[in-house]
Amino acid sequence: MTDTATTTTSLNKFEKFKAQKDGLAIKSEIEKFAALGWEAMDETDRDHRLKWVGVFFRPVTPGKFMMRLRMPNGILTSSQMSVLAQVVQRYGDDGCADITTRQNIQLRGIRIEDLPDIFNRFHAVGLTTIQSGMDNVRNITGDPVAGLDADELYDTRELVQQIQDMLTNKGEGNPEFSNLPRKFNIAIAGGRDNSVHAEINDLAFVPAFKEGSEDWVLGAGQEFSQSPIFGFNIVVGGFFSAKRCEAAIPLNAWILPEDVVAVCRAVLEVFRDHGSRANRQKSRLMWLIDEWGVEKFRAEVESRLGKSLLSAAAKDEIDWEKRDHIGVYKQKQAGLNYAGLNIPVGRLYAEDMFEIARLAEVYGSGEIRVTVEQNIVIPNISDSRLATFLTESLLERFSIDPGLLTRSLVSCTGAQFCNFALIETKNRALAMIKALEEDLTFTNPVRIHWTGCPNSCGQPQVADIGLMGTKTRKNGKTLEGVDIYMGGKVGKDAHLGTCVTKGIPCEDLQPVLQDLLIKNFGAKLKQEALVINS
Ligand code: SRM
Ligand code: SF4
Repeated sequence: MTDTATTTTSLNKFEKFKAQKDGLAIKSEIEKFAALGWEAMDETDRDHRLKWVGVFFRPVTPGKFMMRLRMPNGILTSSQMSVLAQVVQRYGDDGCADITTRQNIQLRGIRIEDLPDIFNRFHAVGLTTIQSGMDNVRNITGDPVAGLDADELYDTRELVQQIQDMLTNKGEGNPEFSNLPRKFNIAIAGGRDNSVHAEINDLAFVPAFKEGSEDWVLGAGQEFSQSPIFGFNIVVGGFFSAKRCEAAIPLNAWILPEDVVAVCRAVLEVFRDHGSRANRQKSRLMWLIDEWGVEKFRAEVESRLGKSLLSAAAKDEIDWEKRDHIGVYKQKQAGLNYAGLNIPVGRLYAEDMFEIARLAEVYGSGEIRVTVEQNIVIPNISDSRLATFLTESLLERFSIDPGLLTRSLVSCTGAQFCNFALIETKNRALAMIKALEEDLTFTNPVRIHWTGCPNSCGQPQVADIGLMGTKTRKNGKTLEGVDIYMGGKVGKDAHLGTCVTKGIPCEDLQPVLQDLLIKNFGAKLKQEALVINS
């Protein structure tokens, strides 16, 4: 099976339980588990295998599960949003949803006895949770304004859906790709601003034009073209983990859009068959690329693909700063607008979700999108409806013009629901931003990302200021603290930030952040601003 891990004895414990019973086998056992109840379930089924159908046991809130959807390109309909709202509504105070850093939605408070009904409801509106956790490909991200943005280079929606259909057998589950050595992230950028963070994905496609040449064939029957041809440069191996974080590196390959699905398949086959299954801390794709070198990896992908890859285009088209899509923007379709609403730390309750669905239906086309910044976009609002849309009371909470820190705040789940967390994140992040915005004035947004532990789900390495949860000591006591990351750059010339300060107790963080904001991001104390202006 693998170069690096072929013997059963060297397999890690996850590989052993996967070999005993495939994760997807769980799909046919949901009724049984619902009848049995979570306490009587086999622990491996409950804690691990259920993740193959997107159901996560939460040791922090036993019996109240989390469900992770798949949301290709972050797009859902108002009917789908209403179904998600109905599901969380039945759990009262336990029920809520989170928009995730992979342009996706997770539901909370789920009881196992309700799973058969929930899956039926999902099926009826075309929602799936399949293969969204454990050793599977995560939600595939695409440009959040695909098909709306006049400046886009490629509408990523169809390709993202095709990749998901290939990987999951149209949502039914696909055993070919349900036993990878580890998780795997795929993204396609369609615009000029790298809205998907291509650099932090195991496999990403970045827009690039290549000069036509008679040396390469476009396909049977297609005319050779002199003008530059649109395609994607491929980058591979980007990932974050507690042990190591790396930006993706070029594969030195350029492909046409119609080859994207086949390349995903080829790369995943190589990873599936050769990635390490011995040490789980060294199983992500980059470790295999390190071991082989990128040339050998590329050759292996070509062999699976059954054809050679062209070398990368000399430059890619990512030449804009990253947009956050908050606000109202003209679409490429005359007379239509999209509105980006800020959802503080991505947290939604049932009534919010019903309201978002209603707004999308009344003012737009019923479509809703979510972003990797944990916000939403409502597209297709006509010029004539826009003024009334802007008077909707939901926009007071989910603003189109929030404060310059609130606007870019991102936070992972943290201790409220995640047992890996070293600190509470979402509520603390909100309180901190409120206090800082009360004391300071800003001229530009500052992107602050919180993550509760070194797994880095909240991507502190891409932030202007990244805060990673840790435990720290003060006056002989162990306290919740953060390591501070800085220098993360997104969009054009994206690169990862690094840790600049370790172990700041959360209780001492506000003045530290205030100082960083003043010294590095041009923030001013409100008192000072008043003196200067008077
Ligand atoms: Fe993550 C594990 C939440 C994006 C790196 N992540 C987890 C678990 C499943 C751990 C657990 O079982 O409790 C968390 C579930 C907590 C909960 O109840 O919500 C969790 N990860 C999240 C989410 C919800 C954070 C958020 O608030 O948005 C994101 C869900 C995305 C999705 O829709 O699928 C999420 N996780 C990420 C990202 C960001 C990204 O993909 O851009 C990363 C870093 C990028 C990467 O993976 O390369 C990330 N999560 C991890 C890791 C470290 C992976 C590794 O190779 O070591 C773990 C731990 C693991 O897999 O062993 C992890
Ligand atoms: Fe949980 Fe850590 Fe991921 Fe936050 S970063 S969701 S605390 S695993």
